[in-house]
Amino acid sequence: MPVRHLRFDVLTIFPAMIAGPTQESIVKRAVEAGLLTVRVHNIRDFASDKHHTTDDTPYGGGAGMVMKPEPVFLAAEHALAEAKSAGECGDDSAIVLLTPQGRLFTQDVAAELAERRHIVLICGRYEGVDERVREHLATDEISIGDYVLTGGELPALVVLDAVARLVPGVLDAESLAEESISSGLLEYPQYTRPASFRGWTVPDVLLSGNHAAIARWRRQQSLLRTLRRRPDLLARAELTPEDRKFLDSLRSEPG
Ligand code: 9D3
Repeated sequence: MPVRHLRFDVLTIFPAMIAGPTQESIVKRAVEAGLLTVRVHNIRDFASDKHHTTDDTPYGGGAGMVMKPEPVFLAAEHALAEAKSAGECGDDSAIVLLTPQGRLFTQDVAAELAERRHIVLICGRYEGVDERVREHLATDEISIGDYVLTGGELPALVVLDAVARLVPGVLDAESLAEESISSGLLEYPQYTRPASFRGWTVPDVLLSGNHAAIARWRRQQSLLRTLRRRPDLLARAELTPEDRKFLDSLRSEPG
């Protein structure tokens, strides 16, 4: 199997917000291993006027500022050209505009993006981005949730992180395998040494060495937590007949 590679180009007026987090931990390791390329481009560098202006007042009036289209288009075109000359894209780059109006980012969207070779992330600032960026440049618009942030930089990092860890080889094989087994449920409780900490002990079953009993306990804990905290997830989870029997037994004895 050929090694897959994914390239991200992040367009922002605050490149330092992206640089730090992508130079740590798992993303850093993946870049060093040649699995990922992360390039950050300062949109200001593509502004043509003396003051490198990236925003302007809205046509029609109103409060706040709007990001000008030209520097964003030039930055994107620069990123696409650079990716092409590095042999790190095809003709199907995803150009994602991070915006509160985008489709909600979920694990399914992350999995979809992880299939691509090249993703351009455009971080908006101010009250918004000139509509022509959305209409004629972006291929996708993503929001990370219903809360108001000051810009698209943190959302871009969220998308980058969630997609990067799905690229084969970025995580160790076991973590992803476990994730798919328990798919759609909340995690079971985890413990490490010591077996007793301030008098709070680890459940006996985890010290028993009985692997079947441990697997059953973990599955039941996942089901219990999902039922109590995120019942909405249970509706879409893959449940075995044994899972359903366990959940039914909980409904007859509440608490
Ligand atoms: C004035 C109305 N505001 C919409 C609620 C405008 C506005 C607020 C905040 C426009 C942009 C922003 C900055 N946020 C993002 O760019 C953003 C975002 C977010 O705020 N929440 C969740 N996901 C995202 S993705 C980009």
